[in-house]
Amino acid sequence: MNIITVSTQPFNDQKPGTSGLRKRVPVFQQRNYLENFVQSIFDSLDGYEGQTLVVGGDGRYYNRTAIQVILKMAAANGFGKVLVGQGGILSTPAASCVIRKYNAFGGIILSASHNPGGPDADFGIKYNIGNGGPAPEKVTDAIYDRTLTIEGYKIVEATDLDLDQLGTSTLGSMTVEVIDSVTDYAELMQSLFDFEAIKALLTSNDFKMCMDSLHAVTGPYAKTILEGMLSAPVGTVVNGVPLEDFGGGHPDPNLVYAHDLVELMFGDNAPAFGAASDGDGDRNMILGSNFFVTPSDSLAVIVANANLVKGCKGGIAGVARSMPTSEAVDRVAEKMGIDCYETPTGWKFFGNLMDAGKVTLCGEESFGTGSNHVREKDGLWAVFFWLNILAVRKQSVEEIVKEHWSIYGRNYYSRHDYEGVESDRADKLITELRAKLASLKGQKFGNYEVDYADDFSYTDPIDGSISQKQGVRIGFTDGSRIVFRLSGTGTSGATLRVYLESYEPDSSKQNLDPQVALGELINIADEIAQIKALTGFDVPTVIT
Ligand code: VG1
Ligand code: CO
Repeated sequence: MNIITVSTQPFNDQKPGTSGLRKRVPVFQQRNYLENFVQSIFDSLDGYEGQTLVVGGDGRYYNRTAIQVILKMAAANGFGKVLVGQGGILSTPAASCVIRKYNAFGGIILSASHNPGGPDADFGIKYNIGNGGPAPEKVTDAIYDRTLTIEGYKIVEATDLDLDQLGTSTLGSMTVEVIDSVTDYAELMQSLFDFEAIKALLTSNDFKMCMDSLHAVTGPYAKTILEGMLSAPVGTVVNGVPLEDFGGGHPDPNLVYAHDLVELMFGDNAPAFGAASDGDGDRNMILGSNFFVTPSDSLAVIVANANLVKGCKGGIAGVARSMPTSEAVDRVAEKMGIDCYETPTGWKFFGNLMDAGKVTLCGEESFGTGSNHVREKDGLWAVFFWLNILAVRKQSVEEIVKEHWSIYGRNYYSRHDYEGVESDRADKLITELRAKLASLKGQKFGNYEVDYADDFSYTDPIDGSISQKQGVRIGFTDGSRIVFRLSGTGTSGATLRVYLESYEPDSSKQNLDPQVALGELINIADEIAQIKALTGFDVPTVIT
């Protein structure tokens, strides 16, 4: 088989963001655009010759086309073997699981996660290293540097492979094995949770659940595990067939985009438990009957109840959360006497802590929770964790969360997103905010006094690498916080995220609507950052 080198010219916009390179499909369809990025990944790696690469994606538009290109380029660049999910499907946590299980050199995951899919919507690509986790910044920086100087890429001349038939074939001197997308992941879940107890719960007459896969990648996983292995009634999983455009929706499991599930769970005769996951299967939303669990609370409850779950029987080494995530988990960690790490946004910062055995459970406010079973956040894992807790405690979701608040206090929490802000305006807002930071300490805003104001900087405790400018934090003397940062996953304009948090230890005051409880802080955020004036938006586009 012929290996050819195609000459190319650099693109100047291939800098990976919070989670890989995300662009509109037409951008990826430009001649050599995908190829340049893939070759830049390979050129930044050492010692992969003859090794195994894992490839799969969330099934969105362009997934199959991209995979064919990646297979031919992997063969031309000297990989020994590629494991690819059937039909090109691998959820992000399943890809992480497969990389680890088969000691692969790394993996390429095709996804733009919760962003919409389709010919005019979004596509994405990211590289995961041998521990199964997203490449750390030193690797993504090297990839980006390479994209700026690349002059050619290698590819074999071959016809497309059949991705739908399980089994092994060859491409040049490389082996391609099409693997079942679900099996390895399902086995891992079975090893972590008490499937018998969950099965008893799911088949009892007075328990109903709804899993909304939002036409995205978790459909086949949820059906096989929930409706198959765990005998939940057929129909428990809805929107369970991955579609290239996710049925035209945003595959984002939050109160805004998972509206059908929210309506069901807040309607009459609501099921006891509801859950949803995102495009690539790494996010989760947890709902009880008429009750929403914020992701930050979900992490705290999971940590507090970890002893009930087989996979955590060895104990919890420590926990971690991204900086904007609420401090609810910090309170649990403190009581348990374990370390709690605060990292920048994005899962790539948890990997080192997990590899070093310092962290067992971790999470982000953006509907992401996970453990050291893989090196990605894992939507269905969180669902099984909650089911396992429910099966053991035999209480409702609401009872469990409210009991948690009565013990640890409640961290009122909300995130306000301003999507599609003009980039210049968003940059100006952050620049002016940064300029103010030094003078904020000690200033009073209504009932609140600024305790500290800074731009979050993180030094990785394992390898000493430093990540600066990871979000502006303004802390108040009563423990409340406002955090501002710009999204690193969007594909057009800028998205401003404003994170608001306050702490309420008094049980009699824990039942307010968070927007009410945080009302004064919301106004202070606008006063300090001049959000309305500088963005031109009167209200956020999404509130979670
Ligand atoms: C967002 C979330 C972040 C998450 C990232 C990737 O990033 O805030 O917590 O890790 O998405 O998640 P940003 O930079 O837009 O705020 V996923 O499910 O899109 O892979
Ligand atoms: Co995702």
